[in-house]
Amino acid sequence: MERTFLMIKPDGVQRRLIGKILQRIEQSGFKIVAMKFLKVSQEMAEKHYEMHKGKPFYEGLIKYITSGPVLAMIVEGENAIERIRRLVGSTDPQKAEPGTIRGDFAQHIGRNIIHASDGKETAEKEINLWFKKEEIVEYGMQDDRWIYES
Ligand code: IDP
Ligand code: MG
Repeated sequence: MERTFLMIKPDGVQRRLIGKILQRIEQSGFKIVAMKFLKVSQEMAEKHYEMHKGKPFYEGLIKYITSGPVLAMIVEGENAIERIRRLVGSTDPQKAEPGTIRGDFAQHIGRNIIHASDGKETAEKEINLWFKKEEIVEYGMQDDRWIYES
């Protein structure tokens, strides 16, 4: 089982897409193990997007992500990192396939409604940045044996 970090960005919240996005995550059998609704501080935004510092879109990105509340979560499942990235779709919604979250709900790269960790290292880093150990809930799902073969 793998864990990944996912965040519904301020535009996803403002456009009342939380329910629809969560449905897509839940329906294939992923399990949410941590969740928080918060307004992102400047400091947190800068840490989260540290790798983009200096890029032309950086300032706008920080403004965007701190502009309203976000829903941050940790999702668990088989190959969760790669599968959630595929569910989310390409960074640029213009290039995102129909059926993906960005492909179905967004138009512009600067308003792409959702974030997901892009690899093992990033997932671990982002999970640790956004959540304390005690905020992660360990539990089983009653339908686990119907979702996974063993
Ligand atoms: P990702 O979110 O798909 O991992 P990254 O390349 O890591 O994409 O970029 C982080 C975020 O920065 C994007 O999701 C998007 O919000 C924003 N971003 C990336 N490139 C551009 C751009 O060219 N213009 C405006 N915003 C951008
Ligand atoms: Mg990224």
